[in-house]
Parts: sequence; structure tokens; C-alpha cells
Amino acid sequence: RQVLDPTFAAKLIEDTLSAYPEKARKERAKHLAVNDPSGKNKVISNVKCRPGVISSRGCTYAGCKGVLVGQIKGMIPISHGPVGCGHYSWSTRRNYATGKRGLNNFVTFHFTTFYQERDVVYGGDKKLDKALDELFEMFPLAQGASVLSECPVGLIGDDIGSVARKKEKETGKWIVPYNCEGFRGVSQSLGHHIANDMWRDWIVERYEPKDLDPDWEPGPYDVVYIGDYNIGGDGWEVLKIFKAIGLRVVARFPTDPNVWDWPKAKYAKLTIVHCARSTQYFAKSMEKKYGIPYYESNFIGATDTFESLRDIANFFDDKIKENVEKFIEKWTPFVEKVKAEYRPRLEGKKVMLYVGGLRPRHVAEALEKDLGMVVIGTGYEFAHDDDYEKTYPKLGEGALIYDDVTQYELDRFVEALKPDLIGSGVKEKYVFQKMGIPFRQMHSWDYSGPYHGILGFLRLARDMDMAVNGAPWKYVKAPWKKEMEV
Ligand code: CFM
Repeated sequence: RQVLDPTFAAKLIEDTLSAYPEKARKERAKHLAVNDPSGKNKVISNVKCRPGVISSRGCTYAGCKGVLVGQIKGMIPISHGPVGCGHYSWSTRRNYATGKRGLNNFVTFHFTTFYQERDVVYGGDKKLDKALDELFEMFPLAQGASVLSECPVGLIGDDIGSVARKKEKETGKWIVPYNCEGFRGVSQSLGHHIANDMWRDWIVERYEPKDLDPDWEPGPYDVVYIGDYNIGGDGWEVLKIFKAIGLRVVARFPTDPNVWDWPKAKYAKLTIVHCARSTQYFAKSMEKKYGIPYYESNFIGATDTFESLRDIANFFDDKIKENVEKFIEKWTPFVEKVKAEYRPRLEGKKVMLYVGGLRPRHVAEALEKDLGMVVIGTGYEFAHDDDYEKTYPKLGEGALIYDDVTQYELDRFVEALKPDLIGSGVKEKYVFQKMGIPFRQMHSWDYSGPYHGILGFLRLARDMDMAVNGAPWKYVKAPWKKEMEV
């Protein structure tokens, strides 16, 4: 299946790179490839950005606090450092969570130790100690706190771990220190890894389900669902499906997550991973230490949702298998109706994607398999080699693969390929909309969603149709393409 002429695609990469000085050209060339589904044209990934180019990546603090930790229910997230990092990441991700604000839900608050120059000189440990006292006085029902360090804390060497241990002894709360200073690592990816390890070492391994819930007993259909961040309510869609097929979700990591359930994770029968990039570390630890297998699911798109459910059923007995078949039978007419409505309007439309560490392949599959669209380019901000290895076979021959693509490169690719739709983030959105190209934000689902599960598939199809076939785009001309009026 060829989606672009490989010679043309290779020439496009070469022409684009020709604008760079020699050294930059050589370096960036390693991040760009023309896809061969056999995987023979590889890109390099997970390395430092090149100074001087515009990258869309975030930092380690962003990956740890913004992506994984800030949304845990029961834990007060406190950013240890100057006010900016916490403030500018405040409630920007659409990870929905239920609960009572200030009682068991602290997701929408912004807490910081508000570092000043004197803290850099004399150390900020005492300030953190005091801040935790104040927080637990204000919110006595909190299960604990997550302490997230920002760059200066790492530079001057504040020991947040020892503050955490001391405060745990004093207060009896759970306090988890995350040394996620932004300057560590090359992207937000390291922040994910740090969060995974801390969850394991500071919560799951240290506490028992019976500490909090004396009546709790493990069951035969217990699963852990991890790596679905409930963007626009995604995870809630999937939880409904698990319930319908008879699985009991004993712990949820980032889908509306109750921290007090997490110690149950080590007694589950299966860990179901949605975003492998950000949570495979935890899943692998559970497999290694407790022998709990893990499965990498995809709940974006109807075909992959059904396939994931069948795979999951294979870890269980006939009861679950029958339930899954019944579920698929029940929802197939609905899926077919959605496809009949939207596929004819989207079939053959060319798409380019550029998202974080998972969606560039998950979304690509849904758009191609279920809606007949053609992905002519995809790339990740911070994926590792294993993500790309999973991506090559899923895409057609000739598709552009771009790692940590620079704004300049993406602009050139889009200009040359003129896709019918671009799916990327807020940093890209307005540039391409001004070019008159239909765009959907594929991080926040553009304030729509959920896109997961079967009802999510309907919304995904509807939104893609609205973007591609919506009227306004036909009337937009890039400002720099208009005649200048003097
Ligand atoms: Fe996983 Fe995510 Fe993603 Fe990600 Fe993200 Fe996100 Fe993403 Mo934005 S955890 S790797 S760090 S699926 S916030 S919900 S959309 S870049 S592709």
C-alpha cells in the first residue's frame, strides 16, 4: 500500500533540510524518514533537541506533574520551586476527575512553595516542610501529597525525599517526592518514567489494600487500567465497557484515579495499558515482581476497540469471552451506522499527524481502518525506538516519519503535501488554520471527546468530518498570501 511516492518523499526531505547549515542538516536528517512498512528506514529518537530550532517538546516536570501526577485524587500536588512552572501548567490538561474539590479532589488547585532568591541561597526544605503542614491543616481529609520539584530545587540539591519521610512520620499521610526537575532528560518522557517508579516504590509496594479497606478481597476478574488520562472523559467510556464485559477495575492510574485503591494493583490478574509510552514501566514492574501480565490496548477507533477486547478476553475464562462477543454483537450495528454516515465523506482524505508519544500511531490506525482516511505523515514529539518500531508496519509505504519535528520542517512538509487534515497540538494549530488547512487538536481532542470506546468513535468520526468538510476552511486564505493593500 503506497501512500506517497517514496522518491518524491525522499526529495521533499532533502529539499527541506537544504535550508540548514551542514551540521544541523546531518543531525536532523537522522530524525526524518520515508516509511517502509518492513521498518528498514529508521529514525533516531529520544535524543536532545538541536539548539536553535523550534521544538514542540515539554520538559520532565511537565511529563511528571502535568501528565501523570497532578491528577491523582486524594493527593495534593505541590510544585516545589518558583511559581511559574506550576502556574502555567495549571489545569491545562483536560483530565476529568470526579469527587469533591478540597475533600478528595485537588486536581484543579494550584499549590506552590513559591521559591525566592533567599531559598536558592539558604535552601527550601524548611519552606516545603511548612507548606505541607499548612496544606494538611487546610485539607485534613487528603490522603497525602505529591511533591514535584522544579529546576532550581535540583540545582541547589534540596532533599525532598527526606522532607517527605519526615512529614510522613509526623502526619501519617502518604507523601511522594518526585525529583522531576525540568532540565533532566531530553523531553517529558523522563517525567513519565520517574512518576511510574515513584508510584511503585512509594505507594503500591508500601501499602496494603487492607490498610484502608479491611473487607477487600481480590477476585478472579480483577484488572488494573493504566495510561488512559480521561481526556474529555475517555477513560470513563472504557470503564463502562469493562463493566459490561464483567471485569472489575480494582485500580485506575490516571483515569479519574483514586490513590487509595492503588495498593490493590499488585493483586490484579491483568494490567491493561492504554498509553504504553507513559506507563509501560509500571506495567513491566508488576509483571516482573508479581507475575501479572500486561496487555497494550487501543481504545481509539471501533476496529481496534473490538480487537483489544477480544485480546483481553483471552487472558480470562469463557465467561468473559462470551461477554465480549455479546458486547461486540450488540454494538456492531451502531458502528456500521457511524461508518455508513461518515466514511463516504472521509474516504481517501489525506491526513498528517504530529502528537506526543502514542497517538501518532493509535489515531492513525483509527482514521485509516475505520474511516478510510490515508495517513501520509506522522511523527512523535518524544517517542522512543520501540514506539517507532510499532509505527512503521502500521503506515503505508512512502509516508513521512518525523521525530521531534521542527516547526520549519513541518511547515515545509505541509506546504508540499497539502493534506486535507492535520491533527496536532495547540502550538501547531493556528499556523495551519491560517494556511486554510482543516485542523484538529489531537492532545485535548480540541475541547471535544471522549474519543475512546464505541461512543467515542462516533464523536471522533463526527469531528473529523466537521473539520474536513466544514465550510469555513474554503474561505480562509493565509494572510501572507493575500494581495497587500497599500
Ligand atoms: Fe500518552 Fe497521553 Fe500521548 Fe502522553 Fe502527552 Fe496527552 Fe500526547 Mo499531549 S500520556 S504519550 S505526554 S497518550 S499530554 S494524554 S496528548 S503529548 S500522544
